[in-house]
Amino acid sequence: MIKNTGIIVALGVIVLLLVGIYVFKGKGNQNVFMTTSNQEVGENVDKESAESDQAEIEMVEIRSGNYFFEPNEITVKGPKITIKVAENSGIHTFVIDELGVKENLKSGMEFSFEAEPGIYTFYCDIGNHRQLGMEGTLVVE
Ligand SMILES: [Cu+2]
Repeated sequence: MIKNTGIIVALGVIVLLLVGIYVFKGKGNQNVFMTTSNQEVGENVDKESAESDQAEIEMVEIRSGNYFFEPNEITVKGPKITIKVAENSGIHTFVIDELGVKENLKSGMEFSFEAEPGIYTFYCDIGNHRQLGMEGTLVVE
């Protein structure tokens, strides 16, 4: 009986050890999982902030001529905005009164300015070009 009791105690100890190892491993795996998911979240945040950094400088191509801007509705992300004049024919300007922007347009030129989010009207201030259609809307997001 003493031998049998010893075997039962030994088996009990082994069972307890196995349960202990199982619980320990389970917790260990949970920790590994949580750590991994935290790292994934961190990487996603890094990617998003990198994308928003790139979006801070946005270039838009326009064309201008008698008597139009193409496109005449522009949506960009601020605060720094760069306009590239892909093509201009005739003598025209790009004016935004609220921002103090006034540029004499030439094919291939680029100009930049900063703007808070909002809706701005741009136009050409030469002669009656604005009335003839050289007017548009700039939406800064
Ligand atoms: Cu004009």
